Amino acid sequence: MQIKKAFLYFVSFFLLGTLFTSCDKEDTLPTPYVLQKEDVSVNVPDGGFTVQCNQLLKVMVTSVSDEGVSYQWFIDNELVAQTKNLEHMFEKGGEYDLTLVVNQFPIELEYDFKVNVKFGEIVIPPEGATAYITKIFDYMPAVGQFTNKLPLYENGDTQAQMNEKVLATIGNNKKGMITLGGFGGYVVMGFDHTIMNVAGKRDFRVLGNAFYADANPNPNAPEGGSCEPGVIMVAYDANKNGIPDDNEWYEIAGSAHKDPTKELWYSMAVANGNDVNLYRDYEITYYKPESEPAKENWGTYIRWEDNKGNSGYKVKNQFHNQCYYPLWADNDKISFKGTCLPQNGIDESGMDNYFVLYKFDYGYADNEVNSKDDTAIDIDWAVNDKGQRVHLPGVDFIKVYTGVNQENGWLGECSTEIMGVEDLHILGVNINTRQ
Ligand SMILES: [Ca+2]
Ligand SMILES: [Ca+2]
Ligand SMILES: [Ca+2]
Repeated sequence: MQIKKAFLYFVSFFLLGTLFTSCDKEDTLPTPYVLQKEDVSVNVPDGGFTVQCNQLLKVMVTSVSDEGVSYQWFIDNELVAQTKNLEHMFEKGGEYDLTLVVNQFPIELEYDFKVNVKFGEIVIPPEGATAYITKIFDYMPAVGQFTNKLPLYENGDTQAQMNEKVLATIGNNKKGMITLGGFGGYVVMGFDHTIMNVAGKRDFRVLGNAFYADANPNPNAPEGGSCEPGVIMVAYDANKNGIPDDNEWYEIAGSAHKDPTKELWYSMAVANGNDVNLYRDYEITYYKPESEPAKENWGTYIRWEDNKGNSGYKVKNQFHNQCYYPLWADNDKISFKGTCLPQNGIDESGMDNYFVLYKFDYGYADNEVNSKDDTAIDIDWAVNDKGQRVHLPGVDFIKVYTGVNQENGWLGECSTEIMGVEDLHILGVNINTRQ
């Protein structure tokens, strides 16, 4: 159908056109002039479109004719404007597909571009900046055997009071310990300056309590013990309002984000029946228990469901008697979202008495012994939702959430613990990045 109509247009245009062959093209446009692909042009700068986050990208279009012509702009296949020229502000860094569709019924012309959205500023910390956490914006652990204990919840404590307790525990180089509980539990931390992203260097370290097993019954195993990886997110305060806005967050892509099958223990975990998938859109909901159960019901203590069709119970154990559900949370159920990492825990005794939680290669919190280089993070590992590196100039806020959903027998759930954050540049610690 469309081809036939286009042909009729062409024939009528040709007949009209022949009447004006002796005149200039500008003067002789018949109505309607049928656009050819080369009749529309866009001012693409050398090197393509580059724009800073939160600043306007302006794209000018010139066309031989606008007669009966409509314009549509798409970014990553989503319609964003129906104007001839485009003005658009990008809120997130990364590379985007920009498409202009020019319609002159029944003709449709398409022009494709790339836009690179960057952060332009350079960050220099002020004199006297402290290397450690100075603010806690939010803290909500998931269900866990240390939840309500690290830090201690006392009857009536509010969210603000719990945040204060976390700051008093892990802020300002106190090096106490807080738990994030099972999958998804998180803490959001801030600083008195922007942590610089120095090119080619790691920039900060998240302190946890990971350690290696000293008597793994499996003699040929890679490093592991109590490695309970937390996924790290970072935010640059691009709009300078002093708070982490939802669109300012990027995730640090650690080793399993790149390729979980390269973890040294991967085949062991497969053989053990672990779920070794990495889910980028994982979501879990925990249901508050109505009361603390009698011992015979510890195995069905706190019900959970995820968005992959799995469900189960977080169990209570003999070592921790308090409620495992965060008691200052408003609702009787609580949901967490994020990237779920492969299950890294294996019972190496085969008798439920020696669980080893294996170490991911790099890029997570509470996954490596604090003194080692691979607790340190390069801000350049931050990626957007499409997995593209975004090269932030620095980081004002760091969020960590527990990255594995796994129960490990008497050891309990895999739960990330945090003891602090260190700005390596302020401390004068020099660690090269790694690929
Ligand atoms: Ca860096
Ligand atoms: Ca902000
Ligand atoms: Ca831990």
